[in-house]
This record gives sequence, structure tokens and C-alpha cells, in this order.
Amino acid sequence: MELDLSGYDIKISDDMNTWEEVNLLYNAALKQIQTKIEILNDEFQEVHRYNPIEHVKYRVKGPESIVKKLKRNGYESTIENMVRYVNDIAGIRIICSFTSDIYRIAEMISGQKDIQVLTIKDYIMNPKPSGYRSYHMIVSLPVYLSDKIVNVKVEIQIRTVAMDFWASLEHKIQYKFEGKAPAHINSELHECATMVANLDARMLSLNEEILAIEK
Ligand code: 0O2
Repeated sequence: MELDLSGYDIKISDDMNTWEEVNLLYNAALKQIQTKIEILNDEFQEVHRYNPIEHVKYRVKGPESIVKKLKRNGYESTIENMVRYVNDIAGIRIICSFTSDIYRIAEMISGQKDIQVLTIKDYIMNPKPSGYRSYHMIVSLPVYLSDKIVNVKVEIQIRTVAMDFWASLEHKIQYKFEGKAPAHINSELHECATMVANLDARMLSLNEEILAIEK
């Protein structure tokens, strides 16, 4: 994916990478993680006869969002700041069926030798005040270029189908109201988030019961 930066006030210092190089690196990191996730899913299918991953979405953050995030956090729009302070330029969202899959997948990813886990935010154990639930990891992995190895950061969000359904609608609502949704909508969303958590717990327990019978 090409980053079109015309029209954005971004300063590129002489000794820093060009946008093209940065873009190439983040795309390369996403490709590598994509392959790793596919292999892990295939292996899991082979061993356990079961697919933990429903689907995966990949994206490189658009320049407008990167600049907005830098400004919001009080940083000048330079490539150096972007690489240092914006952790989710390359983002992956892994959607699975059950909450237990989330932790299994996170463990499989962090167990890979060339992946370094920089931060973990477990919004399933500690949901956000909005009700948002998801498991976030910022990881770093080496990208091999012809003359150097560069460590590139990727944000991995792992959540169930139900959590994803909630997060998409909540995101749309917050976007529509520019983050200031009426109180009754926020409280309805929070109630729905609790229902989603209950649904996930009941579906997991049903699945475990079925698996026990199969054994
Ligand atoms: P966008 O446009 O989705 O990319 P950090 O990225 O670590 O510097 P932060 O906000 O501390 O900043 O990270 P956190 O809490 O891990 O959130 C990162 C991303 O999670 C957000 O990206 C959202 O995609 C998602 N997210 C976090 N909280 C919520 C929430 O309450 N509702 C929904 N729907 N999504 C949420 P961005 O950069 O905010 O936005």
C-alpha cells in the first residue's frame, strides 16, 4: 500500500529514512506476521482438528491518522517521531471464536523466537470504561533488507467475533458523535458489552461441554 503524503505537513530529516522506506518496512513486517499466523493456524488445524482463527485483517495506518495521532500526543510530524511514538502504524486484527483462543494465539505468537513482545494490554481482564474488550500486543520483529536488519513494530489486536461486533459499532457511534455520544447511548453500549462478555462465556462453556463429549 502506497502512502500518499502530498498535502500533509510532514518533516523528513536528512539523516532519517524516507517515507517510501518506512512504508516498505511496515508492509514487510505485516507480510511476515501474516505468514506466521497462517502457519500457526494450519499447524493448530493439523494437530487439534480445529481452527482457532476465524479471520484476520491487516492494515497500514493512513498518513492522516498518523499525523492526527502525533498531534494529539503533542509531537511534531516527523518520520522519527512517527516511528518512535506511533505503535500501530502496522496493525493486525485477529478474530477468533472463543476467549480461550485469544490467549492461545497470543501465547503462540509471543513464543516465536524472532518476535519481541514490547507491551500487552489485556482489555478482556480489564475492560475499558466504555466496555471495550480486546487483547492488544505491540510486538517488534526483524525485517531483513539487502544491507541491514530493521526491527519494526506491529500492533496485534486479538478478540472474539462478538467483541469485534461490539467494537465496530461502538467505533462507528463514537465517530458519528465525535467521541461525545449521548449518555443513554453510552450506557446502552456498556450494557451490550456486558451481554457480549456473558455470551462469550456461555459459548465457551457450551463448546467445552461438546469437546468433553467428543473425547
Ligand atoms: P484507530 O483509528 O482505530 O487506529 P497507543 O496506540 O498504544 O499509542 P492507546 O490508545 O493507549 O494508544 O492504545 P490502545 O488502548 O491499545 O488502543 C489502540 C487501539 O485499540 C485504538 O486505536 C482502537 O483501534 C482500539 N480501541 C481502544 N479503545 C477502544 C474503544 O473504547 N472502542 C473501540 N471501538 N476501539 C478501541 P486508535 O489509534 O485509537 O484508533
